[in-house]
This record gives sequence, structure tokens and C-alpha cells, in this order.
Amino acid sequence: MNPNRHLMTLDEFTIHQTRQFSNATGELSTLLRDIGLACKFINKQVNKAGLVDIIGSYGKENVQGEVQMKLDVFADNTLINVLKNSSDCAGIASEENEDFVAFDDDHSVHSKYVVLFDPLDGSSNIDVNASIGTIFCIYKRISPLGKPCTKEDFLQKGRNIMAAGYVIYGSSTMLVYATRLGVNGFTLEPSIGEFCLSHKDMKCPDNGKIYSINQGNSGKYDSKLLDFLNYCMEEDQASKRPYSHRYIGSMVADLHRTLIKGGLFMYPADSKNTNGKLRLLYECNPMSYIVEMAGGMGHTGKDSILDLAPEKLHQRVPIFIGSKNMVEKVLEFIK
Ligand code: P6P
Repeated sequence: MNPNRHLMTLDEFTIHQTRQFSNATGELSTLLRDIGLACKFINKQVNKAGLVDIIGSYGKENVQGEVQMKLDVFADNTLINVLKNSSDCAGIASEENEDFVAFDDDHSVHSKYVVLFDPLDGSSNIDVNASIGTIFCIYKRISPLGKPCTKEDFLQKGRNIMAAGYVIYGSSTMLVYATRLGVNGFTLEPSIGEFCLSHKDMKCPDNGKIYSINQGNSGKYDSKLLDFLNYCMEEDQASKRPYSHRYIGSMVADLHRTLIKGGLFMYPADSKNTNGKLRLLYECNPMSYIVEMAGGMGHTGKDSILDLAPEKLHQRVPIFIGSKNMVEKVLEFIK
């Protein structure tokens, strides 16, 4: 290996970050590397979805009543198996499982962390080859070590997150993760099978020119939100409006663009989905943590997402997330 190489792998980066905390034991870094490993397995299948008999629905419905694509199931099983063998995970909660899963072997009951994830978000885009992703967040347990983790470990506020991230399976495969030290992005280098640091210290621009929402639901939005959408479409050179409208229909893809270019992603409540569609624990909390650590905002329209006290594993919340000034602008209209 060229001694002058400048590539820093995810493993090297997490070890380097650990050294900044004198009392750190490296368990969180190990967990991040294990998640990265699981997502490399998922990436391999996602990249060849059209070639092997793994695309298409699995036939069963998940707890959300959504038909499970085979890749959803594969991704869920892969993350569970890797984390079960990890030295630092006491249990998981996943979009694809009705209840949380406590790892009750002698080793895992002493692990300090629990992991929540959406194993393959945006899976309805699998068969049209649009970008999809894995979303995760890591909490330190509040239940006593030495016994299996409990539901309370998973129902913590987003403010308590230790680390959160996503992997986007797109034109390239990237892992982005945030801790209180900041947000960093790693691009998978297939020739060495490593996530390599490519986006150091990511910041969400305070302003952006893109708003992202499923305007097909406009007939179900309240009048204040419709007023904001009309504001977005008005011509105004000073504030660089009209904005461009972009909507991929895959949260990870829409949020990745928002994080990098700035903008505002919205999945509001409507007359049909009175709490919105996206799930608090493993979609809105991790994404809000990442965006807030990058200088942006994540809000329900009433509260900051990270301040919500979760009540159920699969509860849904409205979300307005992205560039700070754009979130504040939509709140002026809808609050
Ligand atoms: P709609 C994908 O199914 C998902 O959970 C998110 O990834 C995405 O942002 C949203 O739902 C899209 O929902 O109703 O616009 O198709």
C-alpha cells in the first residue's frame, strides 16, 4: 500500500475519533464499523437486484402493513445477524419487526448500546432503480447491564442519540454518520471494499433553493401549508424564488440532497395521515440528529423532533427538515 496514501477508511476514522475521548472504550466505534459491514453485504445485493431472484415482493406484510420487498427482509436479517454477533449491541428495533429484539446471550446482556434502524428505506423504489438507503441510530442503554435490554432503552428522546447515520445505495454507495463531534461522509471504494472518508465535516447550508414534498397530497393539506407551497412557487429574485421542486420518494435520497445542497424536505400530516407517514424512532430522529449536527433543523411543525418523548416503537410524526432558514420560514406559515 502506498505509504503516502491519503485515503482514510471508516475504521481508521472512528478509531481516530475515539482517541479524542480519554475515557472512550471504542465500543461505539466498533458498532459503527459493524453497521458498515452489514451495509456492505446489503449493498452487494442491492447492486445486483435486477439480476438475481431477490427483487420483487416477499409476499408478507410488515408491521406497517406494507408489502415486504425481498431486499427489505434480507437487509433486516443481515443487520440483525451482524449486530447480534457484535461485541457491543444489546438489542435492536427495526421497521420490519413488530417488537424490539433483545439479544439475551451472556455476552450481549452486558453490552452498553442498542440500535434502531430502517433496514431498507424507500424500498418501493427498488424495482425502478432509484436510490434507497439504510437509516440507523445508536443509544446508550438506560436499563441495567447484565440483563436483557428493555423497551425503555428504545423509547428515548432523539436528544439522547449517541450516533446516527444512513447509507445511501445510489450512483455511489455512501455512509454518512453524525456524533456530537460532527457529520462525516464515507464513499465505498469497491476495489478495497472499504468506506473511505470523502465528505469531511459536512454542513447543511442555512439556505437552499429546493423544496421537496409529495405535492400529489396537496388535496389533503391544510390551508396554511398550501399558502407556503404557493409562496415557494412565487417569483422573487431577492430570496432566489421560485424554488425548484425535487421529490425522489426515498427519504434517504431526498435528505442526502438536502444535507449537501441545502433545501427543505417535508412530509406533513394531512387529512388522511393525521400524524404524517414517517416513523419517529428510526427515520425522523436519526435524520434530525444528523441534520442538526450539520447546522440544520428537524421539526414537526409544533416541536423540535429531537425533543419528542416517544410512546410507541412505530409511531409516525410530521417532519419539516433541512436548511435552518427554510424550516423557520415554513414554521412562520404553519405554526
Ligand atoms: P410517498 C418510502 O416508502 C418512504 O417511507 C420514505 O422513504 C419516503 O420519503 C416516503 O415514504 C415517500 O412516501 O407517500 O410520497 O410515496
